[in-house]
Amino acid sequence: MRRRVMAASAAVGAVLALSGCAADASGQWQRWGLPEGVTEQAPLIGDLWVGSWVAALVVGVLVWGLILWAAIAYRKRNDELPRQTRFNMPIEFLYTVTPLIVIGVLFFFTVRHQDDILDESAPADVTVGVIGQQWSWTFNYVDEDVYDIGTTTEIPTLYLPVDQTVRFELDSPDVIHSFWVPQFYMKQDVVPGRTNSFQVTPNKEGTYAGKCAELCGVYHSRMLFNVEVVSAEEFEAQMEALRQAGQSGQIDAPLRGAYSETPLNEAGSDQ
Ligand SMILES: [Cu+2]
Repeated sequence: MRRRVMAASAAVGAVLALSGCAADASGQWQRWGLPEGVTEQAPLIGDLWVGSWVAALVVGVLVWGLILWAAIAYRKRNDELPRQTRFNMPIEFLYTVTPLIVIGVLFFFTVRHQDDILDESAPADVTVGVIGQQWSWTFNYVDEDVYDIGTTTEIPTLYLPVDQTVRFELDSPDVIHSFWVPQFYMKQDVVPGRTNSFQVTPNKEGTYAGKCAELCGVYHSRMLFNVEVVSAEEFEAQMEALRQAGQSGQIDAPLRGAYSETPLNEAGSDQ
């Protein structure tokens, strides 16, 4: 028995030490597993994430403690059936009211943060029309009147100017996708027949990965894109490059014919 307890605690210790080491290198340990946030809005979601973890841990420790205490204090000592308790009002009241309070607190903070995260009252500097199509992304730079279309074989890159508020307008011509840049701490569904939108202000230059977060068909896993957060000059240069490449105008979400380079067409099974 004692050997088993010692082995178990050694295993737990090893897991904690190893995960601590690996995560510490990137600072993820302090963010409770989140990658580094790169938008002005990211701390709002980060706080909610960390707060929820702390709350869950407090409840967890309390519950584990009570389980452990009950298991030890009321362990079987002889073959006599212990006194059976039913309808203990204080206990029933406690386990009805406590979860209500827990849910209420989580609900309050979620709604408050959600209102801030989805706030679109500030005018956006840049508007990007995002089309999620099976199985890639199209980016319409609305103000610049240029576009870029990705395919499953060529991952598109979304360019954004640093420290400027971007408004994303999400449309789909086929099925539900989900527009997700993990380091933005933000994800929103792309629904056919309905335009979803949100605003973020990227505040750190760099290259970030983006992906579809809603299982949308056979090549869902290839529905990737890159995000380049660059200086205003580099952003302008990229818009000019798209213009030079003949990619002026905007792609309309319902125009499925625009996406002729999907593997389905390559395989000839779309016809
Ligand atoms: Cu998708």
